[in-house]
Amino acid sequence: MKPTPVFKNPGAKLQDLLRFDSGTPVLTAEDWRRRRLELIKPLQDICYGPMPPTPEGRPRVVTTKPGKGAFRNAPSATHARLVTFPFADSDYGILLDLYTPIKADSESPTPVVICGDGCWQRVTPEFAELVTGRGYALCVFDRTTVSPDIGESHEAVRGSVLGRRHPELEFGAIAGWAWGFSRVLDAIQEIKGLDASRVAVCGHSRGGKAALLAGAFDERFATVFPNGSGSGGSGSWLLQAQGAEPLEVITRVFPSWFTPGFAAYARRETELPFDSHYLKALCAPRPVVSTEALGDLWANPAGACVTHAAAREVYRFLGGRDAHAGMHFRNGGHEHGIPDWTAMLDYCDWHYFGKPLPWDPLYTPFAL
Ligand code: GTR
Repeated sequence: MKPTPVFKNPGAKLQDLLRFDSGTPVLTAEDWRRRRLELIKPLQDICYGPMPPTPEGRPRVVTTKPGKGAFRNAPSATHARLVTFPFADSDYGILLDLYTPIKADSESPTPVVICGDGCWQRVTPEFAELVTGRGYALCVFDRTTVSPDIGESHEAVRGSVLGRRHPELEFGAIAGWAWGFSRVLDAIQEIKGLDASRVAVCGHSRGGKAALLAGAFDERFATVFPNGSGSGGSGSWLLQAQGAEPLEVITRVFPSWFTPGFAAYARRETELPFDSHYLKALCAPRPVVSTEALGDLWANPAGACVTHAAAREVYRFLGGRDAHAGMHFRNGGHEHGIPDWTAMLDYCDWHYFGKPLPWDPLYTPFAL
């Protein structure tokens, strides 16, 4: 029998996605474009802070020395090390490791997976082999070179290159990381042979929070794969199953990930005017697929299920499919391992190329 999760805040209801804040229903596609802006506003004002703007002009992308150390060549792929300079007037660059499959058919552009977890060395040659072996390019960068991951200090985010460029914007580190994903996508648009219309964004845990925010705010990402992302990601602030990370804890331990004011909502989650279904609905109709581990209670897979189900309403409204707000579960704990990466690639194969999907994106392990 499937377990029934016990949530904090019993009886609390998620906000209606298809009603304007005024109570008027969202009836047309044009209404939805306006409703999207309403969803973005509290996420920025209260939780993540304002997303720094897209730099003017195209980025300069240059090839640099081939990688050594942790990112050695994967035998069946070419490896390029590139730097993208997002600002025309500065020498600030983001380093990218790009693994591309060696293909017989060089005519068709290669779809791409971007992962920002270069900081954790979780993306080893084994992952590069897996991704390129399935016909995708893998682009890895270290998101902490965009915004530092110093949990306790907003000062560090303010003092980063991005923070100093926008002293008027009080954004947290997650927003900075999400901005970084978008700048990497700008670079991918400049690289010959890559398919910028088929770019998946993925990341683990705090990197998954950033990947989801990037996918929600930047509609150029074709598919969005947060892994074990929990609170501030795919989990839920309101519907916290036993063992989930509360708002009070995450804002105390990692205040700089969010706006300075967000901690004021500790133990007042029911007063928040949004939850993670806002992020998921912002992805619609593009697929958002949450990869979760049943033993990773801190990441609240049950809450992620409920907020995913809520977002499906928007997918249906936009003529998309329920399976485009998909979930994948495995046993085990908090990691981003081969089964999670494989599930992502399976899903991309299905969505982009119509191949059969060997697992059910609508399966839920909970009685909800
Ligand atoms: C934890 C944090 C989680 C998650 C995790 C991680 O300590 O509480 O929200 O982000 O770190 O990034 O591994």
